[in-house]
Amino acid sequence: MNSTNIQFHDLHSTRDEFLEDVLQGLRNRPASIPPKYFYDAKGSKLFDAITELPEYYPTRTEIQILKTNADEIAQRVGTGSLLVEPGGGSCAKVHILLEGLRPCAYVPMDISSDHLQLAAQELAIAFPWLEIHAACTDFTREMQLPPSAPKGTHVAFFPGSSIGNFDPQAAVTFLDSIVELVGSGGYLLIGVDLKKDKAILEAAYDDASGITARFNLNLLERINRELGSDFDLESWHHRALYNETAGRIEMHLVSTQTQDVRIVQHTFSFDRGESIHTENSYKYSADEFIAMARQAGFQSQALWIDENNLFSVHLFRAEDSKIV
Ligand code: AVI
Repeated sequence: MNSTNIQFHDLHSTRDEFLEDVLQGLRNRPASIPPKYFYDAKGSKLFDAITELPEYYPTRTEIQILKTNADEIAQRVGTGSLLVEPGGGSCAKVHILLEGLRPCAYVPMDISSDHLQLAAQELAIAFPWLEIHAACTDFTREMQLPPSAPKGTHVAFFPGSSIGNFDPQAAVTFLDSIVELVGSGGYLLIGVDLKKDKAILEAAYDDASGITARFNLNLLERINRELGSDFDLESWHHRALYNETAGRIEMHLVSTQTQDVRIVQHTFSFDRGESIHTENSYKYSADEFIAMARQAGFQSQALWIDENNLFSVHLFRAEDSKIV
C-alpha cells in the first residue's frame, strides 16, 4: 500500500471530556448528548450506511450537484489551494473536486481516528500526487491546521449539511471560525439541506430498515462501552420529528419505562416517555443561509440547487473586512 503522501496528526479530545459532556448533558432537563459522539468506529459505519438509504436524499443529491458543477467550482476557486475539510471522515465527496482543484495539499479533520486513517489511505492510493495531512481533532472545539501544512489560498469544504447539526447561533460562531481559518480572500464550499415537506424529512431520519434507529442507539452502546454505564438498550427507542417552527429535525432516544441509569458513581432517573435529545438537524432556505453566512463575514459567490429543490451547495468568499 502506497501511503507515503499521508501525515497523520492526533489532536483528539479525551475520555474525560466525553464523560464530562455526557454527565453534563444528562443533568439537563430535557436531557441531551452532543451529536458529535455518534461517530465512533461503529457509528461512522452506520452513518455511511445511512448515506446509502433510499430515504436519505441529502448525500446522493449533493454528490449530483457537485459532479454537475465541478468544473465551475474549479474555475471560481482556482488551483493550488490548501483544501481543508472539517469533519471529512470518509473523504468521500472530495474525490469529485480533486482533479479540478489540484490543491497543494488536502487536510481532512475528523474526530473518528480509525475512520479517518482508513479513508486517508484510500485517498492516497487513488490520488498519488496529493499531499494529505490528516488531523484527528474535534473541529467543533478547535480548528487548528497541522503546523506542517503548506501555504496556499485556503478553501474550506464542509459538505453534507453538517452545519445543520449546530444551533443557528453556534452555526454563525462556527462560520466565524472558518472565516478565521481561511483568512480574507479564502473560500468556503458548503452543502446545506433545504426546508421541505415534513414527510420527506421525517422519512429521511426514520428509515424503514431501522439503520438510523441503530445509529441513534449506538450512542448509548458507546457510552456503556467506553464509560462503563449500564444503559439497557431494550428500554430506549428512536424517535425523529420535524419541528416546523424551529426548522429542524430532532432526534431523540425515548425511555420506554421508568428507569435508573448508572454512569461511574452518578445515577440518572428517567420516567417512561422521557427522552434524551441526541441531535438537531436544521434546514435552511438559500436566503436564510446566505444571511447567516454574511453575519460571519462571508459573501455569496455562487449557489447550486438540484432540480427537485432538495439540497443546496453554496460557494462563499471571506470578505476583507467583516460587516457587523
Ligand atoms: C451528519 N449530519 C449532517 C447528518 C444529518 O443529516 O443531520 C446526521 C444524521 N443523523 C441522522 N441521519 C443523519
